[in-house]
Amino acid sequence: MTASDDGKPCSLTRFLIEEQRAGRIGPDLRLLIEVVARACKRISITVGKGALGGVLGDAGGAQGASINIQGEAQKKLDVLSNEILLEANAWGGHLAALASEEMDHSQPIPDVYPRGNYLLLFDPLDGSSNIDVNVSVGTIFSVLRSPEGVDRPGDEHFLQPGTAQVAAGYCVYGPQTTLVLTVGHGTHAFTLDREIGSFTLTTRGIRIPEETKEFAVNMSNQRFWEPPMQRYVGDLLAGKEGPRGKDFNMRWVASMVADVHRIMTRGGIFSYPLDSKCAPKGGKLRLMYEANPMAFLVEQAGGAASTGRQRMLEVQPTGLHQRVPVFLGSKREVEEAVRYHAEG
Ligand code: P6P
Repeated sequence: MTASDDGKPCSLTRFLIEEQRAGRIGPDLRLLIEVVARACKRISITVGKGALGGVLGDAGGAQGASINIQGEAQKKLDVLSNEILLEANAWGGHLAALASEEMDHSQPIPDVYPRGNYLLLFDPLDGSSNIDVNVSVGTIFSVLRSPEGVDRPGDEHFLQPGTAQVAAGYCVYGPQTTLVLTVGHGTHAFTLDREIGSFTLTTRGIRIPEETKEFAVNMSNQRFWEPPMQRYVGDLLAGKEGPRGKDFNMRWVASMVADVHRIMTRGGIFSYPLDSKCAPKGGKLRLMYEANPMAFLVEQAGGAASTGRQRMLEVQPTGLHQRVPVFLGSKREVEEAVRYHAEG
C-alpha cells in the first residue's frame, strides 16, 4: 500500500483532494471521479452476486435477447451496469452529457438537473461475455471537456482525439476490485477495501516495463490477419531460434480490462489487430471508450499505444462507436509491432 506523507493509508478521496490542492484537477472533476468510483463499487457488488442475484445470462425477455448498437447480445449485467452509471452521474452538476457502449447515441444531462463542463464516456461492463464463466470483467471510462458555449452536447461534440482526455480509468472486478486512474499526471491503482467500502491507494505511479516476453492476442484469428501481423506474431512464436532471439509467453483472457491490468502489473503487449472479418468495421475494439482511455492510462504509465500505423491518442474520431485496431503495452514491444507494419 502507498501511504500518504503522514504515513496513513491514502484513500481515493484524499488522493483527489491532494491532486486538487496541487492544482492538477478542479472540484468538478474530483466530484466526477468520486461519483464514477462509487458507481463502480455498486457494479462490483452486483457482478459479485452472480447467479445468487439473478443477474447472469442475456438481457431481454420473451421477445428474445436485446441487441445493442454493436450488434452484440446484451447481458443483464451490461444493462444493469449502464443504468448504475447513468443514475449516479445524472444529478451532480459535473457533467454536460454522457455516452456509453450500450447506448446508440450520447445523452445530455436531463434539463431538470444542472449541467457541468465534462463529457463522460464508458463501457459499463467490458468483457461481459466472461461473466457467466466467472472470469474478471471491468468498467472503462474516459473524460473529455464539453465544448464552450454548447448547452446540450450531441454525439459530434464527443468526437475529440484521445489527447483531449482530462481523465481516464478502469475498474477491474477480479479477485480484487481495483480502480486504475489517470488525471494526466501518472497512472495510479486503488484497491477496494471491502470492509470499509473505500478505494485505497495501493500503487502510486505505475511503470510498465519497456521490454516484455509476453503477448496477448486471440490466436484463433491468425489466418485472417494482415501480412505484417502474420510476420510479427510468427517471429514471436519462433522464439529463441527466431529473429527475436528470445522465447515469448502468451496470455488471452478475452476481457480487455483483465489483459490490460496484467500489462499494468508486469508488462506485455496487448493486440486486437485488423483481420479480414472485422476490417470492414475498422477493427474490433471501440476507440472512444476502450482504446483511448486505455491508451491514456498506458502512456501515463510509460507504455505506448498505437493502431499499428498511428499513435492511438492522435486518431481523429469520426463516430461515437468507431472501431480501431489496437496495440498497447510495453513501449519497446509496441514500437517493434509498429515497425513490422511500417515495413508493409
Ligand atoms: P474475442 C470483450 O468482448 C472485448 O470487447 C474485449 O474486452 C476483449 O479484449 C475482446 O472483446 C475479446 O474479443 O474476439 O477474443 O472474443
